[in-house]
Amino acid sequence: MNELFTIVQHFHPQGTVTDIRPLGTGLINDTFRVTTAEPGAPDYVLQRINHHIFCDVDGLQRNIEAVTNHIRRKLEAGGAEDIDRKVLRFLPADGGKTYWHDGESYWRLSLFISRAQTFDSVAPYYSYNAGQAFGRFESMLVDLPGSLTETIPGFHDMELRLRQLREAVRTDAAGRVKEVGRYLDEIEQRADGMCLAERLYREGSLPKRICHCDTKVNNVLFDEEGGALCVIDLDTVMPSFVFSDYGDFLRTAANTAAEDEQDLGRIGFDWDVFCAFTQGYLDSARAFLLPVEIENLPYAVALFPYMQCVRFLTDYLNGDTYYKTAYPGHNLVRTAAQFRLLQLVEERQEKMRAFISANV
Ligand code: GN1
Ligand code: MG
Repeated sequence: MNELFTIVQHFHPQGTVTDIRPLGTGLINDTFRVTTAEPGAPDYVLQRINHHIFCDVDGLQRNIEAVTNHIRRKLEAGGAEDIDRKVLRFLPADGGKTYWHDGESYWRLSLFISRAQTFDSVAPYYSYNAGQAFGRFESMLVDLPGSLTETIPGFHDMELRLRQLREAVRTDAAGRVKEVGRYLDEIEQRADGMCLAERLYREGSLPKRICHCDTKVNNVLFDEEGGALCVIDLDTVMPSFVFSDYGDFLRTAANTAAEDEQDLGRIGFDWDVFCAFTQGYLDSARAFLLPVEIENLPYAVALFPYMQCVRFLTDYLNGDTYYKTAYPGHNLVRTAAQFRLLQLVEERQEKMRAFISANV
């Protein structure tokens, strides 16, 4: 822990640091809350960036700076108040970059947004606000000059994720392929349909935009009244299809259970959350969305449980090398839970289509 105190000092925080303790439940980075003594000094969030997954930390932080500065300027131009609660602010470290390399790990420090809350599941009212927040996030970035790095190349490329799964099956590094035949069949049956986005992109009819690409419900900060304050966890902000942001939020928020629920009977699809989120998203994004993007939103709701099922299963077959796991078989439990959710979404495709056409 002393080591963490030393690292924080490279960012020259205001006030005296009195406490540093783990924060949140992310599966990739290690996150800590940094508390300062003085009432006037802010608290901070310290993160160790997982550079085995995000290999180009410099490019990643340049993306985040470009995005947060752009949003900050827009908020300022629009006369917004309390801007440090609406967009993340990263501190420069010694050397001038917004990260510090201690020879082994990469670290970054941002302002802690106080009086904010995160949730692993939300009521419809919150979902409407979150939908609006993600639509606004994308719309503020439609005119971002220059291009962003793909911090994980092909991150939401379904064709790539399937190739990675097939490779894991071929290698069978952990000797687990024999246990998962049922999931492999279910996945292969749907593979063609699920790669629709890549086909539309190749034909030139579907654009990539700057998306958040990890819109899990716990990556939105809400204020005390349930308003969406700020979108966090910006490592994966990159060019992608809008399906990423729309689909991944519903994957987590509309699921009535956790993404790793063991009792499949508890997994449900919350229709009211779907409706509220969709309305919020369309209210702030309909001005820039193309018909092909709107028409395929129901596909996006299925795509993300499917993709996550493929990714968790791939990691299971590879011997659990990517996601943090809490117990043996955790990635297989996650696979089963995502597959169950996918089935529930598939049953509701027509109903979703009707709701979206009535609300555009
Ligand atoms: C990871 O970092 P975290 O826990 O918010 C993952 C997402 C997955 C998610 C599944 C870089 O997100 O893509 O959807 O776990 N992030 C990365 O819970 O792989
Ligand atoms: Mg997160």
